[in-house]
This record gives sequence, structure tokens and C-alpha cells, in this order.
Amino acid sequence: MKNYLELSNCIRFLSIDAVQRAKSGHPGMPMGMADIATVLFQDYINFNPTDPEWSFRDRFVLSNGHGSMLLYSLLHLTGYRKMTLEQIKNFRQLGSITAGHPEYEPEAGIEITTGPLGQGIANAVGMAIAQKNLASKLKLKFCPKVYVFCGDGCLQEGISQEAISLAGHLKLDNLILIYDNNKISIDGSTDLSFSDNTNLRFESVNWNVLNGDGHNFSNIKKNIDKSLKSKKPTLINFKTTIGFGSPNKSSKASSHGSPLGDEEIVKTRAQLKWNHGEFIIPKSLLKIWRGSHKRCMSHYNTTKKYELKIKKFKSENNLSKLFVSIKKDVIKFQDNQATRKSSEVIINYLSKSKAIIGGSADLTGSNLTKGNITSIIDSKNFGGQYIHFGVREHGMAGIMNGIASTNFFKIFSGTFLSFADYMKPSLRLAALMQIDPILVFTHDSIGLGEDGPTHQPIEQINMLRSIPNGNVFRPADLFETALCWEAAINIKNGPSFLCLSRQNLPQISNKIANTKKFHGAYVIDQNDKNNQITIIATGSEVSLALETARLLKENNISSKVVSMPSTSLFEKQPTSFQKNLLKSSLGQIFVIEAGSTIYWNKFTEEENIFGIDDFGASAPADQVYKKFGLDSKTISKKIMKGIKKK
Ligand SMILES: Cc1ncc(C[n+]2csc(CCOP(=O)(O)OP(=O)(O)O)c2C)c(N)n1
Ligand SMILES: [Mg+2]
Repeated sequence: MKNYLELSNCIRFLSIDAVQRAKSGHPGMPMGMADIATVLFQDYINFNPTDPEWSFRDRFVLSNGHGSMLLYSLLHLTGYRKMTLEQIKNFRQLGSITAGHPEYEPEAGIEITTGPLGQGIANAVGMAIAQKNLASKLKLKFCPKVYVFCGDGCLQEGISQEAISLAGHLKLDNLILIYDNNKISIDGSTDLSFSDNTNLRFESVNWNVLNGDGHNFSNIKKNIDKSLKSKKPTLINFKTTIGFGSPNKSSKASSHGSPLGDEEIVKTRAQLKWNHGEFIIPKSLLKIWRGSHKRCMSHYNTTKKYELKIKKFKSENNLSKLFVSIKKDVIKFQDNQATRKSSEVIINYLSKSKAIIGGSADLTGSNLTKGNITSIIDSKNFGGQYIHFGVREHGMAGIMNGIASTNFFKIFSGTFLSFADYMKPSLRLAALMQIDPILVFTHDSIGLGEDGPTHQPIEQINMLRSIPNGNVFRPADLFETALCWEAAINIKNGPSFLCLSRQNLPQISNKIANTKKFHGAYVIDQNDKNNQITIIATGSEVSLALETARLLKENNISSKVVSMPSTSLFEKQPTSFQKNLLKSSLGQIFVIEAGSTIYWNKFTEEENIFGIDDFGASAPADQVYKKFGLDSKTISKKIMKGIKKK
């Protein structure tokens, strides 16, 4: 019989010692959850440290990411090659993989980046959906599980409600959420701010709810056993003691986020009868830990052969290849069309591949994200192509990160651009992790008209542009939309944001269509070789820029119009390319974009930027454009004045 307490004390003391050495970190949570984690890794979770990226492993998500040392200890003890003792000793130090909060690195066993509380719960819902979708599409007879740890903080965050509500609706029976119910957070007792009936809350959204004692090994086992039989997602509400084992700091907020201190560590060693030095794990215990995945090997061996099925699935459903014929087809198109509609045209081609999953936060008919997809992901059909996320933008973005993290599918979603703010925390994490969800954001400017300033995005495009590793697209017409979708499909190291118009736009890019590789920007019109000025525009304002250039020409001013559907791609080009593209004889650049001007200040002076640094207005679109001086007459007059000034 294994001595579970001794095994879990290995986690406790690695965590205590690493936090003490780093002089910062969170010992309380690893000390409180070590017992549950030990049972989970000893007896339940399907994992293989010698093949961390085995596609059919169960996934372990530490939503309460401040307890990162719990995860690092587990990965070291179970034998993940990358998680050496050196790494544990370098906890929180520059260049280590043991960052303050876990950072996505599947090869090291870190399934997802966590720390911003609540995100991990949504990520886990996404992983559970991805696993079920894959199992159904490959017709597998088994489906891996997702185990998530969370604390009081994760459950207080709003995103948790959005995610658990959808998980309950979908009856994700492969999802097990383990709640560290220690009644402590940073400010002190949770009585200060938290009186939810958590169990009722989960029951009300169709979860299976269990209660347990997080320090009683047989009770922990009993509860996990029960959870495995559930036909719904399960919450196990474990009563625990934060800082378990520390005579003076257990049950106290003081154990949450600072080292225990040398004296208290000596006392904790005495209380838990741990007679081993700093970072020392007795050989006999390490041997048990290192052998704990052996029980998974027969499952590993029987499922490993299905990796080939995934390979075959991915090559049969290759998305990039589709663009050869997509571009050939759409280049002929002539009619006026909103770019959200253009995007639907592309989605209709892409959805022939089973390697893409779409969705919308209850704006399917407005975002036009579903096209002719008929197969919906629901509790009776997990193999579908489309998720009705409900009005849950933040949850949707977190769930998408979970799906994208598995690398099984490309995932895209839809909502209005003005609601990108609701999703920001998850978008930032996608960028930080360099994973590749595609966010379709329609109604991308005042051009949406009558819905008014609440729905008219102003600063959102630049908010997205300010995210490192983010890829912002704002196409002007159908062909540009195809180019942007193609780029987004091929980007594997960051999220893509497709900003699309509600209003109809003319087809203007066809004639340049067969030119070189797409670099995010190109000259769409040049009425004189030695153009005096350059006008940059994006999306719906490119046609406005062309009209402005025509008026300027009537007044003997020659210009070059640069369409810049992707500022992100353009900025990745060599400086010489950028300079050459924007060159003009007067060296003057003007910009037109129906959004805040701040981003463009690095291209030109403020007075040369025609944008909106105020909230919009509720009226028909053309009137709103006029109100903000975004019409060709006003702009061309201002440009003429601006040039004269020189
Ligand atoms: C979104 C977000 N807000 C605030 C924080 C800062 N923070 C980290 S842990 C924590 C308290 C969390 O309490 P609980 O989950 O109960 O953790 P425990 O103290 O029990 O380990 C807070 C406020 C955070 N990491 N993420
Ligand atoms: Mg707590």
C-alpha cells in the first residue's frame, strides 16, 4: 500500500523550498491541494511523461495558476524530461520554464497558460469539447478527460459562469472540475465577499455535484470514482486547508502568496515529519512517483496507433490548399458586398474541411459565420462543425483557447467588433501562448449606422493592434477578404482578428489580385509615377480613399493609394519594403480609417490622419460618416490645405 501522505509531502516540500529560494511565490495552494493531486496522478489521470504530447492523454489544467509549484512539482516527480530539479530550483528566474504562473509548453507537460483567474475553467471546457469532437470525427470508442483545479477566485470570476453554463448545456461528461474550497483568498476569509451556494450554482447549470474532504485519501478516491461515472460534467467540492501542514500559517491568507519563512519551514517539516533537506526527495518516494505512469501504458499503447488517424484526418482536411481554388473563384466577383458576407463566402469553402470549427456568440445571422454548415455541436452530436456559444463572449474566447491549444482544429468565432473588449483577457492569453484562434469581428466601424455609439467600435481595432503576436485584418472587399482568411488560416503562432464591415462595399482589389505574395499592404491605385502624396486606408475606407484621390487629381494633385488590410503583416516586412511602398515625392502620408487615430501617429502627423477620436452617433451610416468628416470632399479639401502648408 502506497503512503499517499508521504507522496503528497514531496509536492509540499518542493513547493515550499522553491518558493522560499525564489523569495516569492504561492506555497499555500500547493500545500492545500497536494493530497488531491497525488491521488489524481497516482491513480487516475492518463499521462505519459516520456511522450508528453500523446494526443489521447487526459489533460490537467491548473486554473488557479498562482499555485504553479504544484504543477511543476508534479511534472518533476512524475518524470517529465524538461522539468528537471534545476528548473524547480530556478523557480521564477529568467530563462527557466518554471515561470511565476504556468506558461503553455505541452512538451514540458504545461497544457495551458494560467494565472488570470477563471480562464483555465473556460480553457478546460474548450479542451473537453475538442476531445469529444475529435473522438466523434475519428469514430473512437474512448474519449480522454480534462481535470481542472480551481480556487475560490476562479469561481468568483464571471468567465467561470459563462463556461460552466455552456459545459452543462453540452453535457461534457469528460470534464471534472476540482474545487479547492479553502475559504481563503488574498484579502482574508471568503466571508468578506463570497456567500454563493456554489453547489446549487453548479446544479442549476446541469452539473453533477460531489462533496469531499481534500485531505482524506480514500474520500478523494471515492469522489473521483463517482465523477467518472457521471453523464454530466462534475464538480467535486473539496474542503481543504490552505497551507496544510504549517503550524502557524495553515488556514490563513498569510500562506497564500509569500514564502513561509525559514523558521516556519522548520516547524512545518517537524509537523509533517519530513526529515529531508531542502529539495531532497527520498529515493524510495521518487521511485514510486517516477513509476506512476506505468499503469497508463497499456492504454497508451492501444491508443498510440490512432495518432496516424489524426495525421490522416489533418492531411485529408487541409485548409491551406483550398485557397488556390477559392481565389480563382472569387476574383471574378463584381457586385457590392459587405465584407462580413464576403467572409461567409470563404467560410462556405472552408467548411468542406472537417478540420475547422466555427461559432458565434448568438450573432450567427449578423456575423455570417455559419454559412451553409448544418452540423451543430451539441450533446447529441459532438462531431459537428459549429458551436452556438450563446451570449458569452468572454467564455467563448476562453473556450476557443482551450480548443486551439489542442492543435486538433482551427477554431473561429463571431461577434461584433465593439464586444472585443468583453473578450480581451482571453485574446491576450491566446497571443501570449502563440496559439491560433481566428476571431471574426463584424460591424467594424460607425458604418454599422443606426445601432449607434454603443455598437460602433472606435478604439477596438487599435486595442487589437496593441496586442503583441496578434494579427489584425481589415479587408476592403471580397478578394482582400480571401487573402486575409488565407493568411489567418496559415498563421500558427498567434490569434487572428478579422474586422469586417456590416455595410456593402464595392469590389476594388481584383485588378491587383494576381500580383505577388500578400504582404499586408499594396498599392491599389497610383495616378502618377511620381505621386506627390500617399494615402493609406483600410477596409471600408479604401474605396473612400480612391474617390478622394480622384478628386485630388482633378485639382492636379497626384497620389498613390495604399490599401493596408493587415497592419500586422505590413509591420513584419523589411523597413525598405515599407518605405518604398509608402514613398511619395513630397514625402507626405495621409491616412483614412474610421476608428481612433492613435496607431497611425507613427506613420504621419496627427492632422494628416482622418479618423474618429470620439464615440460615434446613432444615424444612417452615410450621415455618421459625414458628421465625422469622413467623406471624399471634406478629406480632399483638408489634404489640399495640408499640402499647401508645406
Ligand atoms: C483575474 C485575476 N484577478 C486577480 C488576480 C490576483 N490573485 C491571484 S490569487 C488571488 C486570490 C485567489 O483566491 P483563491 O482562488 O481562493 O486562491 P487561494 O488563496 O485559495 O490559493 C488573486 C486575487 C489574478 N491572478 N487574476
Ligand atoms: Mg481560496
